[in-house]
Amino acid sequence: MTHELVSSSPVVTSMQVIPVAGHDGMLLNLCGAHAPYFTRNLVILKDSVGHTGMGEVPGSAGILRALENTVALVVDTEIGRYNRTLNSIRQKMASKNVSGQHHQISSATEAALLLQPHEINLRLENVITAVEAALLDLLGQHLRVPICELLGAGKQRETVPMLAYLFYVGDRRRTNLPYLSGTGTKDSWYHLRHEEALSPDAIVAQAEATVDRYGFRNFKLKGGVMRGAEEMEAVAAIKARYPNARVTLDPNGAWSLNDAIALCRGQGHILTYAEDPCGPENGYSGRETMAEFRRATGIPTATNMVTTDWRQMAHSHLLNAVDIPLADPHFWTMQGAVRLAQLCHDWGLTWGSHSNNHFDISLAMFTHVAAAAPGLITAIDTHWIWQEGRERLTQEPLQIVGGEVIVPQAPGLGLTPDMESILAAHELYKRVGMNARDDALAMRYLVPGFQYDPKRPSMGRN
Ligand code: GKR
Ligand code: MG
Repeated sequence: MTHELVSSSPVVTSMQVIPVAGHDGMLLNLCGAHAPYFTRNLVILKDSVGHTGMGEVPGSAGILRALENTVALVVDTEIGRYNRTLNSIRQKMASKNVSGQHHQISSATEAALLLQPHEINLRLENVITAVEAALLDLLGQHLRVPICELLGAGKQRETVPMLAYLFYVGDRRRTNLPYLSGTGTKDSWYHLRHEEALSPDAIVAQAEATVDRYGFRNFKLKGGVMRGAEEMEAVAAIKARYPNARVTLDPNGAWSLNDAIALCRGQGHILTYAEDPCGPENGYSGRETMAEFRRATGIPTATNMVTTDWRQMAHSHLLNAVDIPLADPHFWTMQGAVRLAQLCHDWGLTWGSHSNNHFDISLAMFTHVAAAAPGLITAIDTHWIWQEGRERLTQEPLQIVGGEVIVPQAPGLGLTPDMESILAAHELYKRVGMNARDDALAMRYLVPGFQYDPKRPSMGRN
């Protein structure tokens, strides 16, 4: 007698794609200044047993359109066969760009020097990740396990270290843009995150406020804004204030190789590692210049710009260019980021993650991926501190305490959506968020006529 085994798991009954917006401060970077709003795309799935699954990825019209075009591939599929669903999306994307428009979101190429750093990681993997996160959220709820148990070799740690992501901040009062203010709050971080910060002292004050509020022990300063020497002074000031901290600086590849070496050589006692200190120049790839930087300074390197996919990872490894690949699940996928973390562990590298402005769904996605990353990891980036306490899309966002997030025990992502807040963020998107991010616009209030130049800091140009 033969037995036919029929397996089944809940089926996806609906997929919503919801673009949302949140408020932002006048954070400075190589591209200029953040606008008063940032956007993200959400995927919300329902299944046949009444569970809701969520995913969050960067905002962009291309990603939004691509996600909308995947709905028919996701609805009516079984959550237990989520890889089959993701593969069908990959296949469709390979045969036809699901954004409906060629090159709407393309893979990073270093030839595209004018691509802004925040655009480098916009790609079709974002589409996969949004659906992947929501499907894993459903599967975790079905199996009653947190997502980290379903990734790689399962949960590897109870808490995930995060870093304080500090920024130079422009004076919003010099614009007529609708930036929020932090007046009326007693918490120093909630106040300071809206205030101008252009000096080492102001950056140390930010660091102190984030330590008071979140207990961080690791810091990253976004560079590419002031002259390199001034940014190194700010890093030295953070290190002087917190001698046991790991401190890094990320000028997004703005410095020439020679300048990067001159600025960082002999500074290993303050700069624990250097994130994208240099990039492509004079016919050499960013991986080649980073390898030279590393040899010349002995300072470990991290990147979210030149090792952004498996092919770049192979070149990077052959060149010994990067110690810390910042494999953000939003563009490596959750499974891909964990696979890279496992490889880092086996090959003696250190895994970390990059971030862009995000909401609390992404905070949980980062947390589960980092929870499944084996061995020593670098404290991961998060922009959440610039949002926290003001805007959320879930009922109880994960908390950063002692510089760490406790990995949730609840099934799936461990979150409950707050539909009222999601709809409010969607309304905000409809009012303000239809255009692509352009950091040059806000910067022109501070630097008239400002144009992005990948090899010149945005403010310290003289
Ligand atoms: O938020 O301004 C920013 C950052 O510069 C972001 O866009 C980068 O993608 O954080 C990122 C990085 O590490 O390069
Ligand atoms: Mg970076």
